[in-house]
Amino acid sequence: MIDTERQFTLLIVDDEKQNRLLLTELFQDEYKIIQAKSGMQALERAQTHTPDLILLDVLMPELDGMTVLRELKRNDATRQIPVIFITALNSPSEEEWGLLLGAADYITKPFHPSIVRVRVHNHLQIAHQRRLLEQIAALDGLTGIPNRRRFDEALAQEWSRCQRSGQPLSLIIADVDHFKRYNDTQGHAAGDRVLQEVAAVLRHSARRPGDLVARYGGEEFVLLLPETSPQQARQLAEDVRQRVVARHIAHPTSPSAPCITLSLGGITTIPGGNELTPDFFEGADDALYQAKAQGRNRWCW
Ligand code: GH3
Ligand code: MG
Ligand code: MG
Ligand code: MG
Repeated sequence: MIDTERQFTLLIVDDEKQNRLLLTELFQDEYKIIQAKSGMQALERAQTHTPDLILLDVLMPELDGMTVLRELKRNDATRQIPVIFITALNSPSEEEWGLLLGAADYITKPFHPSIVRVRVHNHLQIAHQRRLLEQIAALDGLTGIPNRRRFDEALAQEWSRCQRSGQPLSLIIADVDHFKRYNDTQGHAAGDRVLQEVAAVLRHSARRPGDLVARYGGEEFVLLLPETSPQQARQLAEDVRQRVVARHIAHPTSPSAPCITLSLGGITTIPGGNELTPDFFEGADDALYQAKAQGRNRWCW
């Protein structure tokens, strides 16, 4: 799930063909190169290709490099891309201004190719490390699936998306039945393995693009299902329930079944014009409570 090794892409922006060629030659053996010959083209290519780093000329007709950088920083999709200015403007005040705008680095022409290469390499590494940390911070350490923080973000995003599209959004909360007793009798390490297995079952069940399975906390998991009707979501809840039972993980002290089971609570709504409020999550939580009260190893809606 975490990307480690891949080829980086550089966007080289300069209005002069000769400069673009020079930089392309310098980097083409190591990186994938995209070029732009104007500020407008740079913004468009940054948006469509999301390069890993941008080498940006400052003096260009129409849209200059400083304006391009400001625009890149305004846009969520491009804000994080490191930008290195390569420019003939070599006064300290111009360099200061470029760095204040958020450039990762500032290199003046004429440049030493080897220095440019090392600086680009270093900034690519820093950006890569930051992306890895962001990915790790969104995952649950025990099960490797997204954590509650990632779920909260996704819920807000999917709510807005379904608001725009007029599509239904479904949420299922799944909770392991009598898990405290399992831990108490089988040990905490065995409990951890159960959580890992349940996470694997959930991940294999909800696999449509856009589906998100996360560990909400403790022995509670959530399935966020955009553009999913109540019928489809109920079917998924039933699949999950059956798959966990089919694992036959013995739970000798459970009052409700001889093996590990899940109770699930679901809710479906069409966000429409409504703000996202705690009601949505609480609706699924209430349904989960009913599933527990009705005897566990079942889903309620
Ligand atoms: P119910 O059927 O009503 O859900 O009962 P329950 O025992 O599952 O619910 P309860 O909330 O009383 O207990 C949850 C247990 O989950 C308690 C806690 O020790 C255990 N637990 C939470 N997180 C972890 C974890 O990371 N590893 C392990 N092994 N156990 C955990
Ligand atoms: Mg120029
Ligand atoms: Mg619980
Ligand atoms: Mg439980």
